Amino acid sequence: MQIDHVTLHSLRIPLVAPFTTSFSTQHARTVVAVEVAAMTDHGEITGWGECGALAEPVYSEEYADGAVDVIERFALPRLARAQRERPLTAETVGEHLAPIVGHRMAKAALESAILDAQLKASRTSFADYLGVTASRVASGVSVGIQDSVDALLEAVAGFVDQGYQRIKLKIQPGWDLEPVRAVREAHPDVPLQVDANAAYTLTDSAHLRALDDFDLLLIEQPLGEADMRQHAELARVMRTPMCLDESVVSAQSAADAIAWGAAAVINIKPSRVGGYLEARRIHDVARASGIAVWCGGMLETGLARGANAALAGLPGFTLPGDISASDRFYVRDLTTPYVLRDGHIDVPTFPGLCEEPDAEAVANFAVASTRVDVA
Ligand code: NPG
Repeated sequence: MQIDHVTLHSLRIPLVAPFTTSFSTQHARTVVAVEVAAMTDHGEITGWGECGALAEPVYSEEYADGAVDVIERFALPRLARAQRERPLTAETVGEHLAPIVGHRMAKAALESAILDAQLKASRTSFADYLGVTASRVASGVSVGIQDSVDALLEAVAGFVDQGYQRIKLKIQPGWDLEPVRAVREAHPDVPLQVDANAAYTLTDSAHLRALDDFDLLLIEQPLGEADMRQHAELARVMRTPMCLDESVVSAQSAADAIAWGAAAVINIKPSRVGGYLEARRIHDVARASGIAVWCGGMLETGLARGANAALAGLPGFTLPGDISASDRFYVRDLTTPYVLRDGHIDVPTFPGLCEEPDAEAVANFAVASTRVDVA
């Protein structure tokens, strides 16, 4: 394909309730939606991709306005040069952008939009592209830090009633053993896991070990992004399986984490690792090593939620993902909302990665928009 132009839509979409993690409280999701207008063998096609970066660089070093900048000033000029040589394919985007260090969420958004256009042009669903035959995936939900244990118990009971297949509790120093114990006592059989978003250090080992009493599926990213060796040390003294999120940014770092014993489980977030193609490679590396994976989330809108569900249909995704229904986060999504049915989310069958977003919703939530000519 030949990209003609790209529009970067900066959106701010209110959340149904504030979402608190160890690093921030979000009241709205800032999303950069990438709209690629391209000429393909099948005519003019528009593809869409979503950037996982938050408004501030608090989950990783990326942030939404930075992603717009890097896409506009550095990524698109490279793709423009590349497509003067030969037609662009989604599979070569990663190579063209490799000289740009980091900025994986920005790259992922662009690759997703191009892959969406490519698959729409060939009338292929993302599931078919991946070779996924599952028609639905188990849905888990992530529960933020609450003001009180009572409020947490109420929130968890609501999600359990809705049918979510697994509950993930956000933890941080001062909000860990007591809330986790309370949820475990109230729901002795619910599949339960915790996520610290890098809020602890290795000196907290003895404290974290007390979580072993609660029959957790896993503990996710207790230590810093760069603390691969420390995670391996912590894993040796805990019975709860160690899961990495922030630390795994590529298939290479996944292989390192596995080799060093730093990860018994890996959270694969397509945006964090530079896109769905690298996400699939991480799945393949983990599966070959007998390491379970599950699909993480960045509060995706309908531009990426269905693609996450398709990815999670690959056979190595043996644990429920953070792929909840759209109404977990949004009153109004950008596309047809994803719904929970019997604790599952359907794997989409439409061509491409996502439905075309509702133009009115995009206009409603837009705070800025940048058009970049690429031809
Ligand atoms: O369901 O999309 C979702 C949210 C899952 O908890 C979730 N994401 O660190 O995994 C995480 C976490 C997160 C929350 C990341 C807020 C970034 C911001």
